[in-house]
Amino acid sequence: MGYHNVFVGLGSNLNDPEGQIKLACDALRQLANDQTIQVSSLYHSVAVGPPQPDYLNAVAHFATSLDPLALLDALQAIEAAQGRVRSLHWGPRTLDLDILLIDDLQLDHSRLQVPHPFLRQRNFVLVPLLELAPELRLPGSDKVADLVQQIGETGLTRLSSP
Ligand code: A4P
Ligand code: MG
Repeated sequence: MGYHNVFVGLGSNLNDPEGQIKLACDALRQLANDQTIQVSSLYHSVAVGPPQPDYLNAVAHFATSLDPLALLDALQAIEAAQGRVRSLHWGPRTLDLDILLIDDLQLDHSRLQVPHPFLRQRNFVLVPLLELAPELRLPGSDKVADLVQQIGETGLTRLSSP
């Protein structure tokens, strides 16, 4: 059976963010082939959007046999299990799991856009992505390293590995 090579962004700014991200990594391992994932360092990052606590962010990389919409369902189930309540758009959350990249796919489905629509604007996603995959290119487009050069690392602090 075929599998997909995926990058998932993790973010939390409520209820013990470090604990939330560790728990989410355990859950992501259950979705991965051989229960193996690579996780970037944790990053402390100033919140983008309405005033709210700073975030912890990280990126995970793994291979999965789930198709893209099944992966989205699985990620939303993990968010729900960790007490995510959707209220304010771009507001505080116990756990946000965003699909950043799936192979070289470009999807524009009503439930799922890939690459993630804000990927290029967010250093808290691009910098951990670069850490995991220094040579990575977005589908048919820029190198992540070049995007990081352009956007800079303002508001972002690298912490230890989760
Ligand atoms: N959806 C479409 N494409 C995707 C994708 N690639 N991955 C749909 C995941 N979901 C995708 O998401 C809304 C809908 O997007 C989903 O139902 C899915 O079908 P949501 O998480 O329920 O809604 P939201 O939180 O209002 O929007 P979103 O886009 O997740 O928020 P963001 O853009 O992730 O912003 N600041 C810092 N420093 N760090 C952060 O992590 N995060 C946010 C949340 C704001 N500020 C932040 C951070
Ligand atoms: Mg989200």
